[in-house]
Amino acid sequence: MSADIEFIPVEDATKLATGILLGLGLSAGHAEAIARSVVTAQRDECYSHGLWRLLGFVPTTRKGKVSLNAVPEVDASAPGVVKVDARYGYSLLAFREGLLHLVEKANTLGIAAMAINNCYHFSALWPEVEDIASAGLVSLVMTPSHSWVAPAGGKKPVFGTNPLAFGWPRPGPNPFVFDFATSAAARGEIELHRRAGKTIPLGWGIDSDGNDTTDPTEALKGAMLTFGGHKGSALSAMIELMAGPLIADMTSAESMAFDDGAGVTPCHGELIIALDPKVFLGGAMAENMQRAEKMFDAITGQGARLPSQRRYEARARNRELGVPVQKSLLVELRETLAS
Ligand code: NDP
Ligand code: PYC
Repeated sequence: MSADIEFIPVEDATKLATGILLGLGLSAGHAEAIARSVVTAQRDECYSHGLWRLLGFVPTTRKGKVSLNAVPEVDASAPGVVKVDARYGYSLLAFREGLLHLVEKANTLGIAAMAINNCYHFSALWPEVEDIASAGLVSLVMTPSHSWVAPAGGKKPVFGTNPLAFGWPRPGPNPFVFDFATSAAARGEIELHRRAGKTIPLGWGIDSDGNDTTDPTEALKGAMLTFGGHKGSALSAMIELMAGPLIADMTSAESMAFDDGAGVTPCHGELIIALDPKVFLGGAMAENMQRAEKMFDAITGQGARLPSQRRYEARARNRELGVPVQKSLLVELRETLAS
């Protein structure tokens, strides 16, 4: 383990995060929901959406665009659809407020969707699919961001980094989960490379003239690239449509225009789809879920790993050790808390 890392108890990390957020004027509900997300990400060693994100809250909250005390408005009147208007606050509290309605509808109908509208969104999606999996449901979650990513074959940004997450409940505490940006890497990962003075791999971005670059600053100014060429590009377009026009919210390009140069966290919608295997399978549930387990065994049985396995291993390790935080980041966070 690097000498640059300090381990702090989850309670201390949560207190630090909550203290910073309350100090910036966020309401208790938002501060708790955000602190849980960034501390969980840091604990699981998903650093691009961990405690580092708190530093970005300082300029974002001072721009006056985000509502710091927005009370999400839940409309659960349609049979299979929950609509949550985040009212220009952060997305995480809106997700928490709508979740029980989503689960209840999926339990009744077999499938239900939740649209979160008008939310500022900065977080990883896997904590949300894990929450849904812990209710025994399969889920798909997606959201746009800001138009930073060029479509395959083009050089000008159109798409957001548009993450897609999937969760499948399994026996035991760890569901099958994947969660990835449809860009070659999350923008947060490129920003972390820039902070660390590291180059980025070829294929992550191009400079403003459309040339390949390994310089994170140039890629952030130019355009990011999709993962898997045309395949990531098509998935990214799907996310723009499903979590944009389909739910009457902004595409990444519209969200960027709405930002109007402020440079704050993207504001847009999020779509969450939940399916209840019990309703699909009835009495054949155990047998079919067991068939899924056979597929997982066929993957791990040959030495390949499941997505989230690294994360679950980090979680298990850090249960003993605490939350790993880069010492320089800890100094910055403590200064932010004190300021
Ligand atoms: P990664 O490329 O780091 O990981 C993507 C997924 O692939 C993870 O589930 C990971 O599991 C899995 N994985 C990685 N390597 C392997 C492997 N060798 N075999 C099997 N599975 C593997 O993620 P990204 O950089 O694309 O995204 C990081 C985060 O950024 C996500 O949580 C995403 O939600 C977030 N994000 C949020 C945005 C927003 O607008 N809110 C925008 C873009 C991204 P493991 O973790 O175990 O390695
Ligand atoms: O890392 O790409 C990213 C990102 C965008 C919005 C939040 N995270």
